[in-house]
Amino acid sequence: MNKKNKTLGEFIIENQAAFQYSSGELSKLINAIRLAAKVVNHEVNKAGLVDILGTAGEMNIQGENQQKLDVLANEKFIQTLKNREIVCGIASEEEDDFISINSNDEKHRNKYVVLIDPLDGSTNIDVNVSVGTIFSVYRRITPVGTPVTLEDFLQPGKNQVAAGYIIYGTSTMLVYTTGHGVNGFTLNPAIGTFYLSHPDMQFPESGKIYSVNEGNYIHFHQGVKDYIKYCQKEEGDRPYTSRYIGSLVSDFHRNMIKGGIYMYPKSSITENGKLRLLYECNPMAFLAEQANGLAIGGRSRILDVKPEELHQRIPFFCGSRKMVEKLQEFLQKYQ
Ligand code: AHM
Ligand code: MG
Repeated sequence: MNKKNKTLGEFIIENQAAFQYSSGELSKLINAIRLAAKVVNHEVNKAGLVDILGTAGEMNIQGENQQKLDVLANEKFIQTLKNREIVCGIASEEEDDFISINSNDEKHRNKYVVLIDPLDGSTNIDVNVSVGTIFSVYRRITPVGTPVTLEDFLQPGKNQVAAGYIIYGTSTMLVYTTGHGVNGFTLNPAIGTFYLSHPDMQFPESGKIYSVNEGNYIHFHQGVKDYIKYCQKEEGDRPYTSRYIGSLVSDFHRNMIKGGIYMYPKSSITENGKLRLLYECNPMAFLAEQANGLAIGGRSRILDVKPEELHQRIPFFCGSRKMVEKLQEFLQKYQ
């Protein structure tokens, strides 16, 4: 079959067969995420109608309560994963604490925990700009059949067994890895099916795009300031192009396809930057490394960081290998 005619469902089944001892649990989990993605996509597409049907906190014409989209996306993902009885725990950027899904029933003794940012970049919704969902999957550390603990969620990113994102853009895509490269699937909205459109995605070795909120420039560390000046200098293949959507998933996706670097540094006003290690940086770092890119948190590899709390923030630099290495040279000058 032509690779590009393959559906996500077919791809999942094929790849499960490739893991000889796989129980199929991870495949079912990816399937549940695929389903939730379609539901949230439907809601995101209706976002512009909120003005017609009512805003958050108001009743719409059907008498239903309108919800903010990030709250709704959170509920949809959690509900779908819970209903399918496919994970033992969920942590979400939208929830203060993790959720334990515990059952003594033998068939509910699942081994995976999911961490999720249900709608990243949600401030962009009001202005019709792409947003995304980010997910990350770990095998639990504590024994199967017992309630999950914080320890199951606070694992270094290198322990991830799967990670990915859904981008609600000009078309909707699901991009994910299970540690064997990165594949992207585009939703055909007419029939509700994801097709393999971007097999084996790879960051170009280098690129010409840098993505950072330059409004914060004055507050950045000197190493980052110098690197930005380097990007802007007329020399060799520079100056680079500046592109910043303010939606991590979209900035990452574009940079992976075209070649580029994304930066959210710490600053004199945000000690650890803005992005969350568990819900944003770890999954994106896993994808980046699987796509021949790099992701660092200042000094070292993001995937090696041992998390200390669920909502921990960390500086984040990620993208084409050579660009991240160059940035690292600048950062090291001031260490
Ligand atoms: P959110 O989780 O509250 O949506 O924030 C994360 C988003 C990222 O998608 C984006 O890259 C960044 O925040 C933009 O932040 P800023 O507006 O400070 O540049
Ligand atoms: Mg977020």
